[in-house]
Amino acid sequence: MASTLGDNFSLLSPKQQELVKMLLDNGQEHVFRDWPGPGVDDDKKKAFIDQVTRLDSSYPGGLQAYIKNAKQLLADSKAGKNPFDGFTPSVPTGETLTFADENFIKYEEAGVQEAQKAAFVLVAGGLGERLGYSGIKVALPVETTTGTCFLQHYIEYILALQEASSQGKNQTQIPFVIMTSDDTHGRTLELLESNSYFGMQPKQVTLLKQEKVACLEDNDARLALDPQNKYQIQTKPHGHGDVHSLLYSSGILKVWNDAGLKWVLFFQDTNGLLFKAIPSALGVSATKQYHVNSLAVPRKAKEAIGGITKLTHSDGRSMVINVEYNQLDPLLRASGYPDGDVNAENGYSPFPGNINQLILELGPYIEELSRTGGAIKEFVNPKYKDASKNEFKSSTRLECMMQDYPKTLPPSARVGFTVMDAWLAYAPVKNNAEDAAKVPKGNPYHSATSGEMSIYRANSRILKQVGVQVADPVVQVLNGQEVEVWPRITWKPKWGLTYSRIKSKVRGKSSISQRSTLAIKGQNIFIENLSLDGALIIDAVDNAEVNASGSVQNKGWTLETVDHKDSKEPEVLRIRGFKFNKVDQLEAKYTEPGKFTLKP
Ligand code: UGB
Repeated sequence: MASTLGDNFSLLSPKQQELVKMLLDNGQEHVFRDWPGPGVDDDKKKAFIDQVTRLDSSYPGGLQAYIKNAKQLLADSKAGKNPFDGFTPSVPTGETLTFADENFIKYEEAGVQEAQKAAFVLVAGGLGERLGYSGIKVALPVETTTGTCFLQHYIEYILALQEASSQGKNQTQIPFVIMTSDDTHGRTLELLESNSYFGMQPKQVTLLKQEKVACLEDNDARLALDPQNKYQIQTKPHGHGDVHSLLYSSGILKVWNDAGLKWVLFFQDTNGLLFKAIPSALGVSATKQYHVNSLAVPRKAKEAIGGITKLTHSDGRSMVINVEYNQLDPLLRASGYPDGDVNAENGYSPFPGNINQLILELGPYIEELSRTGGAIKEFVNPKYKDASKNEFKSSTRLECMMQDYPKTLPPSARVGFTVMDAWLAYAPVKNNAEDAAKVPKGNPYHSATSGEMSIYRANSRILKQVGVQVADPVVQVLNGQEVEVWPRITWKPKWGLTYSRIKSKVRGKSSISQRSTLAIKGQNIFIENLSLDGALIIDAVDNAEVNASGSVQNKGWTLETVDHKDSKEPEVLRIRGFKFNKVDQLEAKYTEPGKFTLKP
């Protein structure tokens, strides 16, 4: 050892010496190869050891376990081993909900009741490379009618659930965890702090930062050094699966358990429709006593969302699990479906699409994590130089996904899923304008354009369902994508948390024309015999009851196209391909408690 490190070894504390010894025992001599003697670069050497210490403490089982797992996964990858070997895929059965029917309403009410025993976890450590937006994704507006960003939207929904769930009794504060990374942490914290946590108590919110993992340069899992700095190990993100080990090691799960909480709900950074599906899905979990409940939507073949699949092993084991979008086609082809990932007669893949919204029951979750330490089944995806698979084009690393959590569960675990319509539950913002324009016709774009238009479509369809005459959409091409443009209807979560609540706030015969904008910013706003053709913004404090009726007609807000390459326009508008020109509007503001009538 002394020969590898020379006299440098004596610079280290006993703990650091242990770590170095571990590295040497695990085939990592090369990282110390060119170290000069003491007195030269000592600060850099110290920084190197600090980095190794961090990498060691942030991985379940430490760096030694990481290197061991990497060797095994790299050997399997080289041998072309299929992770699904021995498993046959089939279409699983789960709970399918139809918006607004009796069953849906029953589940929604059950879910709202249950929400006071829930904690929410947002995974927001990803850079969103496919979108290519320069900021953090949770700061993007869900829609540009009100400009509400994703983080505000999520927080307001959680607060609305908190209030509805406690029904005037002592309000429990629903905990909210955000997993960040070095790429997103500072900007997420700043967004929260500069907006007073969007109304949440700061102590309700916990930020847990995931660390990156070490890169590997070859099949022997030798750690890759930064070519510019031999005292630094290259690192890359480990994936959203880190959320489980972070929650476990932070001790927060135990705090929740002691406080009597029962559910942990995981969700992703940019799905503006998600919370329309949360109450009913939580109701399903509670009613069916699911340990794991994944939310799913009908999936178009080859759509970039994983497929929920039943895998049955020849040895009798079986599990219901997400098969990631890039693995589904080869798995199907290898198991008797020669056409692979294709649509069935109804125009959808028979495998429901995973939208990566998981509801876990806290008790069994803690039990499982105590057994695994939060480690999730990983995978590796090296890009080889040639068919010999001996060298990589660039360094690789192990990755893990949060939806792989059920892979280690015993067969007795109750793992289910809930399917809802995509128009109601799923509108992520993942693809940049150019890639979205190339999406095969009929498949969802998953862009900022489609994300915003999906909000208007869902709100319009919901109001139609409760009896408002909402005009049909027009089809328009924005940023090269053909989308339906519905009236721009938005509301605050506390106004429209569930179908029954929305229904109770709409009375008589109302109508909204296609070119209209309606923003409902208040809890007790009632729409009664209102005819809207133009723009109407109603903003009211919670204890102001406003009855909006009569005929509102004005020039409204017009939708103007924006070219995604037009650098004069702000980035948030360029990525969606349109902006609103606020020509005329009726804006009614109620700042005092009382009963009011808005009747122009
Ligand atoms: N994320 C992290 O917090 N940390 C990380 O290291 C990486 C990501 P993407 P992708 O629902 O549409 C997922 O990149 O590849 C966060 C599912 O795996 O958007 O599209 C990140 O901030 C897939 O099964 O994921 O795939 C974001 O919030 C499918 O269901 C989230 O993790 C798909 O999402 C997802 O990151 C989907």
